Amino acid sequence: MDGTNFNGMVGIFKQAILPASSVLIVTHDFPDPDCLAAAAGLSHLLTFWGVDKAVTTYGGFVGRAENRAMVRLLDFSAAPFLLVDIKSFDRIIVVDAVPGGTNLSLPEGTPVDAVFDHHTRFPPVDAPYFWDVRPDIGATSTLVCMYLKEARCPIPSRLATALFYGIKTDTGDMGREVSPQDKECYKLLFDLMDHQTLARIEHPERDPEFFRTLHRALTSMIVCGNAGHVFLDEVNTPDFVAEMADLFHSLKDMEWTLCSGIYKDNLFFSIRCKTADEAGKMAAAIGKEAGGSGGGHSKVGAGRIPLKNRSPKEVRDQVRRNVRKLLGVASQPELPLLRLGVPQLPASPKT
Ligand SMILES: [Mn+2]
Repeated sequence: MDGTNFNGMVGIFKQAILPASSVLIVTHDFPDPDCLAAAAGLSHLLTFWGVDKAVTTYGGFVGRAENRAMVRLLDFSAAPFLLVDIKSFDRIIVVDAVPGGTNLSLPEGTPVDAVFDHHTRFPPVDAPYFWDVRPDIGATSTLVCMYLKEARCPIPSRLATALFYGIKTDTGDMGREVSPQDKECYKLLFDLMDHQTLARIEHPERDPEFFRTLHRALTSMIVCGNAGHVFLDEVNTPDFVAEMADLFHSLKDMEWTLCSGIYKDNLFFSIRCKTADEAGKMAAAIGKEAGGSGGGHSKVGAGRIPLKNRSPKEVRDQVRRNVRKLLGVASQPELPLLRLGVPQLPASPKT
């Protein structure tokens, strides 16, 4: 599907879902602002169309301080996936993911009715459900905003704030993979949203664990040529992995940044690149080689590797070796970040 055609899609989606009195909206596990906002937008549209009950659900939890502030300040509600009886819903919609992905708690083979996503992996061309997967669009929030616009559904300020933040975060402040639709929605939402609330979301209070994780990140980072690897060891939310990847990727002269951490017998990893357009491909290769999975966009990728009786350090080292090879820096020395650029002391004079 190309990124420009929305005419008619809303009608086809409406036909695929209605009539229904209850709809379950499933996002990927450990949700980010884009999928949370897209789910809220679809829920709003379904309510506008007369659906009695539209429930958002996901596996895992919201970890990042900004995202927790978003959920709290915008009053989002969601049901933990474990507590949801999927059979009790008339329809199921998957948002910001595709069925069968490892980042989705929905059991493989569960019949779904619609899918909205913007990732490049496996658009479900022959899928037996309504799908709108547009890899050329920067955020699923954009896709949902276009549907709301096309359906002439009013967007309240709280939802506009969420959708704006979803687009903002998924496009890196409109700095990567931006389509004309992303810009159009950004402008539309800018006039509808609550800017003070957004400022409070973007500058949240943080708990001490954030700073302990930051400390581990700082002391663990190894630089090898133009690539850096941060290892967080055990994290209390996989969100820290993406968050620290973003932060440490601002290091001067780094082309690639890999961050990994352990959560519940899985090594979660995030990868970033500055000029290359292969982060998603790299994440897929890293995941596959170590017995897990990965994917993403041109500048941002992520994945998950089950430890399967291996020690966290064993998997971390396997990933690190493989990444050095994939990035062509295997022959370069590894240096701790904290030793980078430290002036060498002159050798003490012989006495
Ligand atoms: Mn997204």
